[in-house]
Amino acid sequence: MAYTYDTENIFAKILRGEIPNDTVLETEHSLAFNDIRPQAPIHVLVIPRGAYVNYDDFASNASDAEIVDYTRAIAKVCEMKGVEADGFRMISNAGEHGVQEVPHLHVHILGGRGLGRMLE
Ligand code: D5M
Repeated sequence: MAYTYDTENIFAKILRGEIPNDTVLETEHSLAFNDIRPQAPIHVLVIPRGAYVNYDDFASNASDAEIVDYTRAIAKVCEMKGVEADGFRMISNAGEHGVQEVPHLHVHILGGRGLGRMLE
């Protein structure tokens, strides 16, 4: 599978308002919504509104304003969901080895339970 930006990806459709989402936060350059297949009591996806396939694409090509907005949107969601006290996990899957399903940058915020050790 090629990981180039596909304007028909599901998150692009959400951004265009073509399919619904369970919105958590909207900012000028970012959108956060609940994951449709939650892996934890709190499972929110945060995406930039711009068409970036993964973090590398975003960090290399987004404007400073987009990067600041996105970074703060992630922090705001953590604050809104109250995960900072007990801890949480942020994941951004990229490409085939990362098992990225949707080719639009997204950070998963997971919390609300002990998540187990991922890396040894
Ligand atoms: O994960 C992609 C994530 O996107 C996966 O956890 C399911 C979620 N998903 C897929 N479609 C939707 C819609 N329509 N709303 C909310 N969440 C959705 P990845 O990191 O690409 O493997």
